[in-house]
Amino acid sequence: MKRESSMQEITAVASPSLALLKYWGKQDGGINLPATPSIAVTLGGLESRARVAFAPDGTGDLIVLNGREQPPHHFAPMLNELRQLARDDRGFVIESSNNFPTAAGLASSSSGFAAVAGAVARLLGLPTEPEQLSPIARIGSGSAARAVFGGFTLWPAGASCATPLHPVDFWPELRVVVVTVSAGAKSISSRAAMEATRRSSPYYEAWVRDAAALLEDGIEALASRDLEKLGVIMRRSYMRMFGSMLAADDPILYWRAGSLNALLLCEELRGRGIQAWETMDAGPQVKILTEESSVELVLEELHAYFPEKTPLVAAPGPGLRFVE
Ligand code: 2P0
Repeated sequence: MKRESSMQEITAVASPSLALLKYWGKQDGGINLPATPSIAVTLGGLESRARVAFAPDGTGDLIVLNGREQPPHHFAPMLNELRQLARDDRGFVIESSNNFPTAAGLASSSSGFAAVAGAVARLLGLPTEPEQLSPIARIGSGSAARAVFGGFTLWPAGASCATPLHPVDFWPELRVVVVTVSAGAKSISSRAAMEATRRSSPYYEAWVRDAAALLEDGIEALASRDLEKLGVIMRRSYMRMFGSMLAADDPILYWRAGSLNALLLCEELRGRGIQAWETMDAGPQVKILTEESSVELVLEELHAYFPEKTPLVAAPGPGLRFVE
């Protein structure tokens, strides 16, 4: 549905935030305040692009994602926060698109909300530094608090915003091989799944306690760019997150047969001395952390299991940026 909008237009681009240690569960007392601390890397080459303008007078927000109009309620809390900060009650026309699968467990909401937050803030004349945008983007989607930054980020438990840990060029050899096991949208949104885990999983409290205990070692392993050490901690984080989900009532199962095949392949590669450390999020996709020198080999081995797939290879990427 096309609507005329005012002339001024802003375009912003952001890349998804892949959690190495996971945010899963919300605290009370605010919107999307994390129950667990997370650390993450922003993935270069995968992009959400948001183009925004003011809506015609007297009309509300129109949000179009990948060509499809979205119900405005999901965006309303973040857009209302921006309107309030700017003391401007105009609506927005927002068109956003991703160059990678949407709502499939590739953190498209992190980059999507980061890009929209940035573009709307600039349109309203608000500050657009990542530090200032992080708590606003968080209101749209928790992980967007991290995606406004490039490189490596930390989002402490209960914090209203993420903070940068290391810049984009901190670990130039690091690569993330993304295996899109299934590109369809996920069966249950991460928001609903998080809430169901909190409400019904007998393992939820253990997950939250344990996630806090993993943090220091995770930060240390990342600081020393020790992929093996980081991989072991990453694996604890994602496996324990899924453990808490599997115990929910009804159980939450994002994995598919292909996910398990990719996990087993990583295990086999490590047995042969190749650093290939996987992680997964709210979807069936598998993201494999490795080093540049091993990428070719990892891709070759993956080809045997997934001959019809072409995995994406990402390096640490930049944070929110504007297209002039
Ligand atoms: C993360 N995920 O740390 C975790 C790990 C998925 C698994 O953040 O409800 O879209 O919008 O705050 O950020 C995905 O959930 O959830 C997510 P909301 P979000 O990246």
